[in-house]
Amino acid sequence: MLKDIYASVIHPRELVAMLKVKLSSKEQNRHHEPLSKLALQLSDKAFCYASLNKVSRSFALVIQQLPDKLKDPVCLFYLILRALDTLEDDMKFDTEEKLPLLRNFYQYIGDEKWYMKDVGDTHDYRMLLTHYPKIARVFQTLDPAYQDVISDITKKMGNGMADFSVKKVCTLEEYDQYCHYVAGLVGMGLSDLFAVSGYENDALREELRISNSMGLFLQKTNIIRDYHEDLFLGRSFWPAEIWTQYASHFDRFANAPESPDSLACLNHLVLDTLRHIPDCINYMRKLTNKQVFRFCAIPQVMAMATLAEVYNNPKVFKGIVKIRKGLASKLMLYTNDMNAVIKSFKRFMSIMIEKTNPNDPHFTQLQYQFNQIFQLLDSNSAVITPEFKIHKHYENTLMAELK
Ligand code: D99
Repeated sequence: MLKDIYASVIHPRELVAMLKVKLSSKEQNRHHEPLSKLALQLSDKAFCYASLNKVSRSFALVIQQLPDKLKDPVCLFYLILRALDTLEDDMKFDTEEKLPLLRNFYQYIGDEKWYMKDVGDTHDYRMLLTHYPKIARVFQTLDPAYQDVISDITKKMGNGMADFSVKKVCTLEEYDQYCHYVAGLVGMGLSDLFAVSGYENDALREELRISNSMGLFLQKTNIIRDYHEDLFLGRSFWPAEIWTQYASHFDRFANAPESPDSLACLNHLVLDTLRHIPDCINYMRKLTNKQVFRFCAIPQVMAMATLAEVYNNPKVFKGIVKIRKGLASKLMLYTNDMNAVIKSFKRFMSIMIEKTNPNDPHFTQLQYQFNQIFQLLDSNSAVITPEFKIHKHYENTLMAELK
Protein backbone atom coordinates (compact mmCIF):
# COMPACT_ATOMS: atom_id res chain seq x y z
CA MET A 1 0.00 0.00 0.00
CA LEU A 2 2.84 2.40 0.93
CA LYS A 3 4.46 1.73 -2.47
CA ASP A 4 1.16 2.64 -4.05
CA ILE A 5 0.96 5.90 -2.12
CA TYR A 6 4.49 6.90 -3.19
CA ALA A 7 3.63 5.96 -6.79
CA SER A 8 0.51 8.10 -6.59
CA VAL A 9 2.48 11.16 -5.46
CA ILE A 10 3.22 11.71 -9.16
CA HIS A 11 -0.37 10.71 -9.99
CA PRO A 12 -2.38 12.85 -7.52
CA ARG A 13 -5.73 12.05 -9.19
CA GLU A 14 -4.98 8.36 -8.55
CA LEU A 15 -4.50 9.08 -4.84
CA VAL A 16 -7.98 10.66 -4.76
CA ALA A 17 -9.36 7.65 -6.63
CA MET A 18 -7.67 5.21 -4.22
CA LEU A 19 -9.17 6.97 -1.20
CA LYS A 20 -12.63 7.08 -2.78
CA VAL A 21 -12.51 3.34 -3.52
CA LYS A 22 -11.13 2.59 -0.04
CA LEU A 23 -13.89 4.57 1.68
CA SER A 24 -16.61 3.19 -0.57
CA SER A 25 -15.53 -0.36 0.16
CA LYS A 26 -15.45 0.28 3.95
CA GLU A 27 -18.90 -1.13 4.68
CA GLN A 28 -18.18 -4.31 2.70
CA ASN A 29 -14.86 -5.52 4.02
CA ARG A 30 -15.55 -4.85 7.67
CA HIS A 31 -14.81 -8.57 8.12
CA HIS A 32 -11.19 -8.76 9.28
CA GLU A 33 -11.61 -12.04 11.16
CA PRO A 34 -10.68 -15.30 9.39
CA LEU A 35 -13.46 -16.96 7.40
CA SER A 36 -13.37 -19.94 9.77
CA LYS A 37 -14.64 -17.68 12.55
CA LEU A 38 -17.00 -15.71 10.29
CA ALA A 39 -18.53 -18.97 9.09
CA LEU A 40 -19.84 -19.61 12.60
CA GLN A 41 -21.20 -16.07 13.10
CA LEU A 42 -22.64 -15.06 9.75
CA SER A 43 -25.80 -16.05 7.92
CA ASP A 44 -25.33 -18.14 4.78
CA LYS A 45 -25.64 -15.14 2.46
CA ALA A 46 -23.39 -12.90 4.57
CA PHE A 47 -20.79 -15.70 4.54
CA CYS A 48 -20.95 -15.79 0.73
CA TYR A 49 -20.25 -12.06 0.42
CA ALA A 50 -17.56 -12.21 3.13
CA SER A 51 -15.90 -15.05 1.17
CA LEU A 52 -16.10 -13.02 -2.03
CA ASN A 53 -14.40 -10.11 -0.26
CA LYS A 54 -11.62 -12.35 1.01
CA VAL A 55 -11.01 -14.10 -2.31
CA SER A 56 -11.05 -10.99 -4.53
CA ARG A 57 -11.81 -7.59 -3.00
CA SER A 58 -11.68 -5.75 -6.32
CA PHE A 59 -14.13 -8.20 -7.89
CA ALA A 60 -16.38 -7.88 -4.82
CA LEU A 61 -16.39 -4.15 -5.55
CA VAL A 62 -17.22 -4.73 -9.21
CA ILE A 63 -20.11 -7.05 -8.28
CA GLN A 64 -21.55 -4.26 -6.12
CA GLN A 65 -22.14 -2.30 -9.36
CA LEU A 66 -24.72 -4.84 -10.52
CA PRO A 67 -28.50 -4.37 -10.23
CA ASP A 68 -29.73 -6.05 -7.01
CA LYS A 69 -31.47 -8.88 -8.90
CA LEU A 70 -28.13 -9.95 -10.43
CA LYS A 71 -25.88 -9.58 -7.36
CA ASP A 72 -26.68 -12.97 -5.77
CA PRO A 73 -26.67 -15.07 -8.98
CA VAL A 74 -23.31 -13.58 -10.08
CA CYS A 75 -21.81 -13.80 -6.57
CA LEU A 76 -22.80 -17.50 -6.37
CA PHE A 77 -21.60 -18.10 -9.95
CA TYR A 78 -18.20 -16.66 -9.00
CA LEU A 79 -17.91 -18.64 -5.73
CA ILE A 80 -18.98 -21.94 -7.34
CA LEU A 81 -16.39 -21.43 -10.12
CA ARG A 82 -13.76 -20.62 -7.49
CA ALA A 83 -14.68 -23.84 -5.62
CA LEU A 84 -14.25 -25.82 -8.87
CA ASP A 85 -10.97 -23.98 -9.59
CA THR A 86 -9.75 -24.89 -6.07
CA LEU A 87 -10.41 -28.57 -6.78
CA GLU A 88 -8.54 -28.27 -10.10
CA ASP A 89 -5.56 -26.42 -8.55
CA ASP A 90 -5.04 -28.79 -5.61
CA MET A 91 -2.03 -30.96 -6.37
CA LYS A 92 -2.82 -33.43 -3.54
CA PHE A 93 -5.30 -35.38 -5.67
CA ASP A 94 -3.98 -38.01 -8.05
CA THR A 95 -5.60 -38.12 -11.48
CA GLU A 96 -8.04 -40.99 -10.98
CA GLU A 97 -9.44 -39.13 -7.95
CA LYS A 98 -9.45 -35.64 -9.48
CA LEU A 99 -11.12 -36.42 -12.82
CA PRO A 100 -14.45 -37.69 -11.41
CA LEU A 101 -14.38 -34.87 -8.83
CA LEU A 102 -14.16 -32.23 -11.58
CA ARG A 103 -16.65 -33.92 -13.92
CA ASN A 104 -19.24 -34.55 -11.15
CA PHE A 105 -18.91 -31.34 -9.10
CA TYR A 106 -21.87 -29.73 -10.93
CA GLN A 107 -24.16 -32.36 -9.34
CA TYR A 108 -23.29 -31.09 -5.84
CA ILE A 109 -23.47 -27.31 -6.30
CA GLY A 110 -26.91 -27.20 -4.62
CA ASP A 111 -26.25 -30.08 -2.21
CA GLU A 112 -26.01 -28.76 1.36
CA LYS A 113 -24.52 -32.07 2.54
CA TRP A 114 -21.49 -31.68 0.26
CA TYR A 115 -18.16 -30.25 1.50
CA MET A 116 -14.45 -31.05 1.45
CA LYS A 117 -11.91 -30.58 4.25
CA ASP A 118 -8.25 -29.50 3.74
CA VAL A 119 -8.55 -28.82 0.01
CA GLY A 120 -7.14 -25.54 -1.33
CA ASP A 121 -3.85 -23.61 -1.30
CA THR A 122 -4.95 -20.80 1.02
CA HIS A 123 -7.12 -20.54 4.12
CA ASP A 124 -9.87 -18.64 2.27
CA TYR A 125 -10.08 -21.17 -0.58
CA ARG A 126 -10.10 -24.05 1.96
CA MET A 127 -12.98 -22.30 3.80
CA LEU A 128 -15.01 -22.16 0.56
CA LEU A 129 -14.97 -25.98 0.42
CA THR A 130 -15.15 -26.62 4.17
CA HIS A 131 -18.28 -24.46 4.51
CA TYR A 132 -19.67 -25.24 1.08
CA PRO A 133 -23.11 -26.16 2.56
CA LYS A 134 -23.64 -22.43 3.25
CA ILE A 135 -23.03 -21.68 -0.44
CA ALA A 136 -25.30 -24.58 -1.47
CA ARG A 137 -28.16 -23.22 0.67
CA VAL A 138 -27.92 -19.77 -0.93
CA PHE A 139 -27.72 -21.41 -4.37
CA GLN A 140 -31.05 -23.15 -3.60
CA THR A 141 -32.70 -19.75 -3.04
CA LEU A 142 -31.85 -18.59 -6.59
CA ASP A 143 -34.51 -18.54 -9.31
CA PRO A 144 -34.34 -21.99 -11.08
CA ALA A 145 -33.46 -20.25 -14.37
CA TYR A 146 -30.28 -18.88 -12.75
CA GLN A 147 -29.55 -22.27 -11.17
CA ASP A 148 -29.80 -23.97 -14.60
CA VAL A 149 -27.31 -21.53 -16.17
CA ILE A 150 -24.77 -21.94 -13.34
CA SER A 151 -25.10 -25.73 -13.23
CA ASP A 152 -24.76 -26.04 -17.03
CA ILE A 153 -21.58 -23.90 -17.11
CA THR A 154 -20.11 -25.72 -14.07
CA LYS A 155 -20.68 -29.08 -15.79
CA LYS A 156 -19.00 -27.95 -19.04
CA MET A 157 -16.11 -26.29 -17.18
CA GLY A 158 -15.54 -29.33 -14.94
CA ASN A 159 -15.37 -31.62 -17.98
CA GLY A 160 -13.03 -29.20 -19.78
CA MET A 161 -10.72 -28.95 -16.75
CA ALA A 162 -10.69 -32.76 -16.48
CA ASP A 163 -9.77 -33.07 -20.18
CA PHE A 164 -6.86 -30.65 -19.71
CA SER A 165 -5.65 -32.08 -16.41
CA VAL A 166 -4.23 -35.00 -18.41
CA LYS A 167 -2.73 -32.97 -21.29
CA LYS A 168 -0.59 -29.84 -21.64
CA VAL A 169 -1.61 -26.77 -23.64
CA CYS A 170 0.52 -27.16 -26.80
CA THR A 171 -1.15 -25.91 -29.96
CA LEU A 172 -2.86 -22.53 -30.36
CA GLU A 173 -6.12 -24.41 -30.85
CA GLU A 174 -5.65 -26.16 -27.46
CA TYR A 175 -4.77 -22.77 -25.92
CA ASP A 176 -8.07 -21.28 -27.12
CA GLN A 177 -9.91 -24.48 -26.09
CA TYR A 178 -8.47 -24.44 -22.56
CA CYS A 179 -9.23 -20.71 -22.14
CA HIS A 180 -12.75 -21.36 -23.46
CA TYR A 181 -13.30 -23.92 -20.69
CA VAL A 182 -11.94 -21.84 -17.79
CA ALA A 183 -12.95 -18.33 -18.92
CA GLY A 184 -14.92 -18.23 -22.20
CA LEU A 185 -17.68 -20.29 -20.56
CA VAL A 186 -17.84 -17.65 -17.79
CA GLY A 187 -18.53 -14.95 -20.38
CA MET A 188 -21.20 -17.14 -21.99
CA GLY A 189 -22.80 -17.96 -18.63
CA LEU A 190 -22.91 -14.28 -17.71
CA SER A 191 -24.64 -13.43 -21.00
CA ASP A 192 -27.28 -16.03 -20.03
CA LEU A 193 -27.64 -14.61 -16.50
CA PHE A 194 -27.95 -11.03 -17.86
CA ALA A 195 -30.67 -12.18 -20.32
CA VAL A 196 -32.54 -14.27 -17.70
CA SER A 197 -32.57 -11.25 -15.36
CA GLY A 198 -34.27 -9.22 -18.09
CA TYR A 199 -31.68 -6.45 -17.81
CA GLU A 200 -30.20 -7.44 -21.16
CA ASN A 201 -31.74 -8.66 -24.39
CA ASP A 202 -32.36 -12.40 -24.87
CA ALA A 203 -30.37 -12.09 -28.13
CA LEU A 204 -27.21 -11.75 -26.00
CA ARG A 205 -27.48 -15.51 -25.28
CA GLU A 206 -26.86 -16.23 -28.98
CA GLU A 207 -23.69 -14.05 -29.04
CA LEU A 208 -21.43 -17.03 -28.23
CA ARG A 209 -18.26 -15.84 -30.00
CA ILE A 210 -18.09 -12.36 -28.44
CA SER A 211 -19.22 -13.66 -25.02
CA ASN A 212 -16.40 -16.22 -25.24
CA SER A 213 -13.90 -13.48 -26.20
CA MET A 214 -14.81 -11.46 -23.09
CA GLY A 215 -13.43 -14.31 -21.00
CA LEU A 216 -10.51 -15.17 -23.29
CA PHE A 217 -9.18 -11.60 -23.24
CA LEU A 218 -9.07 -11.57 -19.42
CA GLN A 219 -7.71 -15.11 -19.11
CA LYS A 220 -4.95 -14.71 -21.73
CA THR A 221 -3.84 -11.44 -20.14
CA ASN A 222 -3.62 -13.19 -16.75
CA ILE A 223 -1.71 -16.15 -18.26
CA ILE A 224 0.89 -13.81 -19.79
CA ARG A 225 1.20 -11.81 -16.55
CA ASP A 226 1.52 -14.95 -14.37
CA TYR A 227 4.54 -16.47 -16.22
CA HIS A 228 6.89 -16.18 -13.23
CA GLU A 229 4.39 -17.41 -10.61
CA ASP A 230 3.30 -20.36 -12.79
CA LEU A 231 6.94 -21.26 -13.51
CA PHE A 232 7.56 -21.23 -9.74
CA LEU A 233 4.49 -23.44 -9.18
CA GLY A 234 5.81 -25.84 -11.83
CA ARG A 235 2.96 -25.27 -14.27
CA SER A 236 2.53 -23.27 -17.46
CA PHE A 237 -0.34 -22.36 -19.73
CA TRP A 238 1.80 -20.71 -22.39
CA PRO A 239 1.14 -22.64 -25.66
CA ALA A 240 4.22 -24.64 -26.64
CA GLU A 241 3.42 -23.89 -30.31
CA ILE A 242 4.43 -20.29 -29.55
CA TRP A 243 7.15 -20.39 -26.88
CA THR A 244 9.16 -23.29 -28.41
CA GLN A 245 9.87 -20.94 -31.35
CA TYR A 246 11.93 -18.81 -28.92
CA ALA A 247 13.49 -21.20 -26.39
CA SER A 248 14.23 -24.88 -25.83
CA HIS A 249 13.01 -24.84 -22.19
CA PHE A 250 10.23 -22.83 -20.58
CA ASP A 251 12.46 -21.51 -17.76
CA ARG A 252 14.94 -20.08 -20.33
CA PHE A 253 13.00 -16.80 -20.36
CA ALA A 254 13.48 -16.35 -16.59
CA ASN A 255 17.25 -16.77 -17.13
CA ALA A 256 17.42 -14.24 -19.99
CA PRO A 257 14.58 -11.75 -19.43
CA GLU A 258 16.11 -8.99 -21.57
CA SER A 259 17.00 -11.23 -24.52
CA PRO A 260 15.31 -10.39 -27.85
CA ASP A 261 13.93 -13.96 -28.02
CA SER A 262 12.26 -13.67 -24.59
CA LEU A 263 10.66 -10.33 -25.48
CA ALA A 264 9.65 -11.57 -28.95
CA CYS A 265 7.87 -14.54 -27.30
CA LEU A 266 6.10 -12.29 -24.81
CA ASN A 267 4.99 -9.89 -27.57
CA HIS A 268 3.82 -12.82 -29.72
CA LEU A 269 1.46 -13.84 -26.89
CA VAL A 270 0.27 -10.24 -26.55
CA LEU A 271 -0.41 -10.17 -30.31
CA ASP A 272 -2.53 -13.33 -29.93
CA THR A 273 -4.45 -11.64 -27.06
CA LEU A 274 -5.07 -8.44 -29.03
CA ARG A 275 -7.06 -10.57 -31.49
CA HIS A 276 -10.00 -10.74 -29.02
CA ILE A 277 -10.35 -7.00 -28.48
CA PRO A 278 -12.73 -6.26 -31.40
CA ASP A 279 -15.15 -8.90 -30.05
CA CYS A 280 -14.93 -7.38 -26.55
CA ILE A 281 -15.65 -3.90 -27.91
CA ASN A 282 -18.62 -5.22 -29.90
CA TYR A 283 -19.91 -7.10 -26.82
CA MET A 284 -19.77 -4.00 -24.60
CA ARG A 285 -21.48 -1.98 -27.34
CA LYS A 286 -24.46 -4.33 -27.17
CA LEU A 287 -25.10 -3.84 -23.44
CA THR A 288 -28.08 -1.63 -22.57
CA ASN A 289 -28.04 -1.64 -18.74
CA LYS A 290 -25.50 0.80 -17.28
CA GLN A 291 -24.75 -1.31 -14.21
CA VAL A 292 -24.26 -4.50 -16.24
CA PHE A 293 -22.03 -2.44 -18.54
CA ARG A 294 -19.82 -1.30 -15.65
CA PHE A 295 -19.57 -4.85 -14.31
CA CYS A 296 -18.33 -6.01 -17.73
CA ALA A 297 -16.23 -2.99 -18.71
CA ILE A 298 -14.17 -2.50 -15.52
CA PRO A 299 -12.34 -5.87 -15.77
CA GLN A 300 -11.79 -5.24 -19.50
CA VAL A 301 -10.08 -1.85 -19.06
CA MET A 302 -8.06 -3.26 -16.12
CA ALA A 303 -6.93 -6.15 -18.31
CA MET A 304 -6.05 -3.66 -21.09
CA ALA A 305 -3.93 -1.70 -18.61
CA THR A 306 -2.23 -4.94 -17.54
CA LEU A 307 -1.61 -5.94 -21.17
CA ALA A 308 0.04 -2.57 -21.86
CA GLU A 309 2.18 -3.04 -18.73
CA VAL A 310 3.37 -6.56 -19.60
CA TYR A 311 3.96 -5.78 -23.31
CA ASN A 312 7.69 -5.81 -24.17
CA ASN A 313 8.43 -5.76 -20.41
CA PRO A 314 11.28 -8.06 -19.19
CA LYS A 315 9.99 -7.73 -15.59
CA VAL A 316 7.28 -10.27 -16.51
CA PHE A 317 9.98 -12.95 -16.42
CA LYS A 318 11.15 -11.90 -12.95
CA GLY A 319 7.92 -11.43 -11.01
CA ILE A 320 4.25 -10.48 -11.16
CA VAL A 321 3.77 -7.18 -13.01
CA LYS A 322 0.71 -5.42 -11.56
CA ILE A 323 -0.85 -2.10 -12.51
CA ARG A 324 -0.63 0.65 -9.86
CA LYS A 325 -3.46 0.43 -7.30
CA GLY A 326 -4.20 4.11 -7.95
CA LEU A 327 -4.67 3.43 -11.66
CA ALA A 328 -6.90 0.41 -10.91
CA SER A 329 -9.00 2.57 -8.58
CA LYS A 330 -9.35 5.30 -11.22
CA LEU A 331 -10.45 2.77 -13.84
CA MET A 332 -12.95 1.33 -11.37
CA LEU A 333 -14.45 4.71 -10.58
CA TYR A 334 -14.58 6.30 -14.01
CA THR A 335 -15.44 3.45 -16.41
CA ASN A 336 -19.08 4.50 -16.75
CA ASP A 337 -19.83 4.28 -20.46
CA MET A 338 -18.48 3.28 -23.89
CA ASN A 339 -16.69 6.62 -24.33
CA ALA A 340 -14.69 5.96 -21.15
CA VAL A 341 -13.80 2.48 -22.44
CA ILE A 342 -12.75 3.91 -25.81
CA LYS A 343 -10.63 6.58 -24.10
CA SER A 344 -8.89 4.00 -21.84
CA PHE A 345 -8.38 1.52 -24.66
CA LYS A 346 -6.82 4.24 -26.84
CA ARG A 347 -4.58 5.33 -23.96
CA PHE A 348 -3.24 1.82 -23.35
CA MET A 349 -2.99 1.04 -27.07
CA SER A 350 -0.86 4.19 -27.53
CA ILE A 351 1.40 3.04 -24.68
CA MET A 352 1.88 -0.29 -26.51
CA ILE A 353 2.52 1.48 -29.83
CA GLU A 354 5.21 3.65 -28.19
CA LYS A 355 6.80 0.51 -26.69
CA THR A 356 6.82 -1.40 -29.99
CA ASN A 357 10.31 -2.43 -31.12
CA PRO A 358 10.66 -2.10 -34.93
CA ASN A 359 12.99 -5.12 -34.86
CA ASP A 360 10.32 -7.31 -33.23
CA PRO A 361 9.66 -10.25 -35.60
CA HIS A 362 5.91 -9.51 -35.40
CA PHE A 363 6.27 -5.74 -35.86
CA THR A 364 4.03 -5.66 -38.97
CA GLN A 365 1.27 -7.84 -37.51
CA LEU A 366 1.37 -5.84 -34.27
CA GLN A 367 1.00 -2.55 -36.18
CA TYR A 368 -1.80 -4.03 -38.28
CA GLN A 369 -3.66 -5.25 -35.16
CA PHE A 370 -3.20 -1.90 -33.37
CA ASN A 371 -4.52 -0.13 -36.46
CA GLN A 372 -7.56 -2.43 -36.74
CA ILE A 373 -8.47 -1.78 -33.12
CA PHE A 374 -8.00 1.99 -33.45
CA GLN A 375 -10.28 1.99 -36.51
CA LEU A 376 -12.93 0.05 -34.60
CA LEU A 377 -12.65 2.37 -31.58
CA ASP A 378 -13.14 5.39 -33.88
CA SER A 379 -15.94 3.90 -35.93
CA ASN A 380 -19.53 3.91 -34.68
CA SER A 381 -20.33 0.79 -36.62
CA ALA A 382 -19.20 -2.59 -35.29
CA VAL A 383 -17.91 -3.69 -38.69
CA ILE A 384 -14.21 -3.12 -39.49
CA THR A 385 -13.79 -1.32 -42.84
CA PRO A 386 -12.36 -3.88 -45.34
CA GLU A 387 -9.56 -1.87 -46.97
CA PHE A 388 -6.42 -1.43 -44.87
CA LYS A 389 -6.53 2.36 -44.43
CA ILE A 390 -3.56 3.76 -42.50
CA HIS A 391 -5.17 5.29 -39.43
CA LYS A 392 -4.43 9.03 -38.89
CA HIS A 393 -2.70 8.23 -35.61
CA TYR A 394 -0.44 5.80 -37.41
CA GLU A 395 0.38 8.10 -40.22
CA ASN A 396 1.86 10.57 -37.73
CA THR A 397 3.74 7.86 -35.83
CA LEU A 398 5.04 6.18 -38.99
CA MET A 399 5.91 9.54 -40.61
CA ALA A 400 7.84 10.51 -37.49
CA GLU A 401 9.75 7.24 -37.64
CA LEU A 402 10.54 7.58 -41.32
CA LYS A 403 12.09 11.05 -40.90
C1 D99 B 1 -14.37 -13.49 -13.89
N1 D99 B 1 -13.03 -13.19 -14.22
O1 D99 B 1 -14.90 -10.35 -14.47
CL1 D99 B 1 -15.11 -13.44 -17.64
C2 D99 B 1 -14.65 -14.59 -13.08
N2 D99 B 1 -11.58 -8.77 -11.14
O2 D99 B 1 -11.24 -11.90 -13.79
CL2 D99 B 1 -18.60 -14.35 -12.74
C3 D99 B 1 -15.96 -14.87 -12.73
O3 D99 B 1 -12.92 -9.55 -12.75
C4 D99 B 1 -16.98 -14.04 -13.18
O4 D99 B 1 -8.32 -9.00 -8.72
C5 D99 B 1 -16.71 -12.92 -14.00
O5 D99 B 1 -6.94 -8.73 -10.44
C6 D99 B 1 -15.39 -12.67 -14.38
C7 D99 B 1 -15.06 -11.49 -15.27
C8 D99 B 1 -16.07 -11.24 -16.37
C9 D99 B 1 -16.14 -12.05 -17.51
C10 D99 B 1 -17.04 -11.77 -18.55
C11 D99 B 1 -17.90 -10.69 -18.45
C12 D99 B 1 -17.86 -9.89 -17.30
C13 D99 B 1 -16.94 -10.14 -16.27
C14 D99 B 1 -12.28 -12.36 -13.42
C15 D99 B 1 -12.85 -12.07 -12.03
C16 D99 B 1 -11.97 -11.14 -11.31
C17 D99 B 1 -12.20 -9.75 -11.82
C18 D99 B 1 -10.52 -9.03 -10.20
C19 D99 B 1 -9.25 -8.57 -10.88
C20 D99 B 1 -9.35 -7.09 -11.22
C21 D99 B 1 -10.58 -6.79 -12.10
C22 D99 B 1 -11.84 -7.36 -11.47
C23 D99 B 1 -8.07 -8.79 -9.91
C24 D99 B 1 -12.45 -13.62 -15.47
C25 D99 B 1 -11.73 -14.98 -15.39
C26 D99 B 1 -12.75 -16.07 -15.63
C27 D99 B 1 -10.69 -14.98 -16.50
C28 D99 B 1 -11.04 -15.19 -14.04
